[in-house]
Amino acid sequence: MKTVYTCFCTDVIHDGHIHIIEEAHKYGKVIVGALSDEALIRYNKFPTISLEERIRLYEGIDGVEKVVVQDSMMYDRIIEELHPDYVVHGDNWKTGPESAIRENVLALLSAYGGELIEVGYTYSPAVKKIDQQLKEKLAMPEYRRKRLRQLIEMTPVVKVMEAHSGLTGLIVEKTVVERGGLLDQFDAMWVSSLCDSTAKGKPDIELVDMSSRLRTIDDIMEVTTKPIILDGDTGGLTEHFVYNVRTLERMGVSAVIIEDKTGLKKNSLFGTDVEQTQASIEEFSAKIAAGKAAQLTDDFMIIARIESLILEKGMEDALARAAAFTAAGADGIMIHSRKKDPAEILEFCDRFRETDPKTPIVVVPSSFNVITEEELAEHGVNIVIYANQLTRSAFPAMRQTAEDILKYHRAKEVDERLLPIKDIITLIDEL
Ligand code: SPV
Ligand code: MG
Repeated sequence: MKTVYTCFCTDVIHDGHIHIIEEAHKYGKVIVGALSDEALIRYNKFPTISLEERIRLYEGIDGVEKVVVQDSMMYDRIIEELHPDYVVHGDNWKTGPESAIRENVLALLSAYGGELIEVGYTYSPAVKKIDQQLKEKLAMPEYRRKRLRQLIEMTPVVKVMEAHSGLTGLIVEKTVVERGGLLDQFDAMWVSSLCDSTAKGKPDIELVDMSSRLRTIDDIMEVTTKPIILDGDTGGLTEHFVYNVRTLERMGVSAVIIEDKTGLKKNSLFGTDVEQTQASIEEFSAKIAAGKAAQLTDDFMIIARIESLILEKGMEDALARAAAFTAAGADGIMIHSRKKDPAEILEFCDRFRETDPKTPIVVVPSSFNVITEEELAEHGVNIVIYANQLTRSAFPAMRQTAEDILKYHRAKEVDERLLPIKDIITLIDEL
């Protein structure tokens, strides 16, 4: 009896999957791979049920002999282990980043004479509806909110990109790349005070009020499913912060990061070039504790951001604050620096981890941008936020286009670097 292998990465079985199993069954006994959580989140879907539940789901399909775990999106290990005569897959992976996986399978099979069978992908209205329902489910507050905590457990480093509108949200949601045979994508979105303010032509001084920030979050939530971390600035008055915690939780935001400053907040990247006042340990600890007491779910995170290195108050002050804020209930610590050299960030992380192996560490490598996510993770970092790069890349492109149209009295000269009209009108999926 020949063996046939097919890998599934779904939480719901629909006609398309049944069809694949029926086709596979014609060639021999069918082994189904259940893609592990870690591989799944780098690929295309976030699981809404556990790996064990997925295994049971696949085991229940008629014609499935057994289910095994595939722990990487590439097939090397699983093919070495099973040596299947056939691999069966839907034919919808021939283009785009997924084609790298197809190449990987073809190369592995050809080494020993295995064969790839591609089955026409069923995209019936019923299947389309199930796909949409699954996406909608992921966008619901109860799923989206807890997803950041899940990601911290699932992946060595949670990669977060700035979003300040529906459009930038879509870029973070949908961008997938293939590099070195692996697919990759961002895990979550950062609603930066700097970029949200800049998009409105306003300075980053808590001038854009909470109603407006919530409007931005809602615009992003309308068109995405990935979790959201809000840059909560100083958190404002404690008496206001507690209400905002409830609102954010209800909306399905996963975390708010508040910084230990008081009075008129200015952007941290100004450092000591402008006057900024750090809140006392007692005052800020009380704000965190009040926020934690106000929150109703177990999912929501309040992360304390420490400005001691930015304000040149020293490493000991930063570490003392980290310990105090964690003791006050903070679910994570963000340490910030505006030095190009990541040394002080790494020293902080190493020393914090000596006494606290678990509390998530967040960093924003805008200035210390030479260090990779992997190196940061080796020093105990859990979340890396790219806080402003989408805004900073869009601005020069837009300014150049405006200048060139003014110069040439027509738009022909800029046309080559623009998104084609056809692509812009089809950029947003219709329902
Ligand atoms: C932001 O993105 O608004 C931040 C990060 O707070 S930083 O600009 O580096 O202070
Ligand atoms: Mg900010």
